[in-house]
Amino acid sequence: MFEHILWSVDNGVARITFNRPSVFNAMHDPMRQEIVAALSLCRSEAAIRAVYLTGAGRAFCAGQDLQEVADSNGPAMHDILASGYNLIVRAIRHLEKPVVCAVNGVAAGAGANIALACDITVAAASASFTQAFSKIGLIPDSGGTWTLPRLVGLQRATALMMLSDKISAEEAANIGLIWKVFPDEVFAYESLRIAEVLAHMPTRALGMTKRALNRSFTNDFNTQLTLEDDLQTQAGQTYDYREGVAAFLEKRKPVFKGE
Ligand code: T3D
Repeated sequence: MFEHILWSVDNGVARITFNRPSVFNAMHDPMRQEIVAALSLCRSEAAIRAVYLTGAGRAFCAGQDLQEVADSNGPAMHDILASGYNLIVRAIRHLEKPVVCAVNGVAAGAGANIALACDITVAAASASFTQAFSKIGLIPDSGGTWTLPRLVGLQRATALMMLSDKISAEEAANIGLIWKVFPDEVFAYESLRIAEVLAHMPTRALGMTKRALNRSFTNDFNTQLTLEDDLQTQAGQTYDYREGVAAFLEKRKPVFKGE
């Protein structure tokens, strides 16, 4: 079905694995288009209730494939962003299902910022992050100039972007760039478990939580309270809300359907 990514759906989780390990999963146009198509399937398939994003081999993703841009017949810069990275990070942020990113190795440039656009980003202890863009004369893209200062504050974001230092997974967790670090030996199991747990939770409430969080950066407090009222009214009409309350009162485990 896809050539440059691996794709599978199991137990409510869609797994997308960047799969160009010989170039550290650097992205060229065909790969970007496959990721966009996979994320579109994640949106349209009701059986998919969480997404798990990771990389094959030693790296998570080295960002833009620099061979592609060195080629004089390669795509124009604007197209790489407008028809590639921007579509990917928009699809992640607008997907009303949780996206877990499992950073298994180095995440550089657009690869780092795609990881940071996800809802819950975890990393293996041996993984690392570098903005990388400044080292080749570019500015951070894939939403990085928006996401990074919100995650770690202006000073840290500026230093990370201007210096492009490679930071460890542990440091990334310490400064709030990512959620957690797992030892390499248990990383694959523990990171996938997060997605599996989320896939069995009330999907619509999680999706609306994401919508409220997306809006919180631009809304003022009163507008956000009105949005919460509106979304909570919708959440209160779901099957999963009725199930959650009934299960609590009956002292049993809830069985959520994502409806
Ligand atoms: O037009 C535009 O460019 C717009 C879009 C911009 C978006 C961006 O993402 S810009 C940023 C692009 N990415 C980079 O600049 C990162 C370049 N790579 C690195 O700095 C390093 O490779 C890493 C820090 C990621 C990893 O370092 P290290 O020492 O662990 O591995 P390595 O030996 O450098 O790389 C391993 C292989 O992957 C190597 O191939 P080889 O020599 O074994 O055949 C290397 O050439 C290849 N590789 C790594 N990154 C890229 C790549 N090949 C193509 N493109 C890459 N980005």
